[in-house]
Amino acid sequence: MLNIVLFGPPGAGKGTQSERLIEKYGLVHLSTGDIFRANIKGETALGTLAKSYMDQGQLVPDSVTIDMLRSEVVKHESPRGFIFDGFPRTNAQAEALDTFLNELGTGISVMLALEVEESELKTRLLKRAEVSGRADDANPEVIQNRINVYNQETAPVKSFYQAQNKFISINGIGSIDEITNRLFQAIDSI
Ligand code: B4P
Repeated sequence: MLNIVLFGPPGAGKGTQSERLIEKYGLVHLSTGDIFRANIKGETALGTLAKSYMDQGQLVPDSVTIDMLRSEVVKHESPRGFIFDGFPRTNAQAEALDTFLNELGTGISVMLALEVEESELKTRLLKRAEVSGRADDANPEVIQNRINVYNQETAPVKSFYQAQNKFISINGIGSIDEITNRLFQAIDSI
């Protein structure tokens, strides 16, 4: 199986590039952000809980996120592989994912980390706010908080995959097509 962690700060292009990767490699796309937003729209208990964190730019608690992700993975019988988009975001999530995939007889093939500087992230998210209707995109203070949380809690997850020799850094600045090609090259090299 080809199991990819697509990693990067908020607004780095994870969701955008995931669409291209699933098409080319026939993978199942699991975006924890999308799953939370679907629950918010459906007014489920999970959605209500997730919204209280997401609107502040905070991470949804690990226990909730890990259980949710696990239940999504097992829904798919004999997939070619998964793109984990926005997961793991903490070391605890990364450890849980390894344990869980090991139980299924598989593991992470590679982490592809989109690198984009902070000023560009803010520009992209504020631009998306004009069309997304996402409360977490519209408020500069919430965006700053998301970036701070990324730097403090999520960026350290890189080391987890570096230690396993599964880390590839990708320049996330450029046109969407250019970045897609960088990702294709990286995947085809593993
Ligand atoms: P996510 O939904 O993952 O949102 P995101 O980090 O903003 O990235 P997204 O994938 O949507 O944006 P993209 O970079 O593609 O998370 C939202 C929230 O959910 C989190 O803050 C957290 O509260 C919660 N959450 C999710 N997962 C969690 C977890 N595992 N644990 C705990 N909490 C969790 O694109 C951004 C914009 O840039 C788009 O408008 C796009 O068009 C544009 N863009 C993309 N590529 C570009 C390029 N090359 N040039 C110019 N613009 C570009």
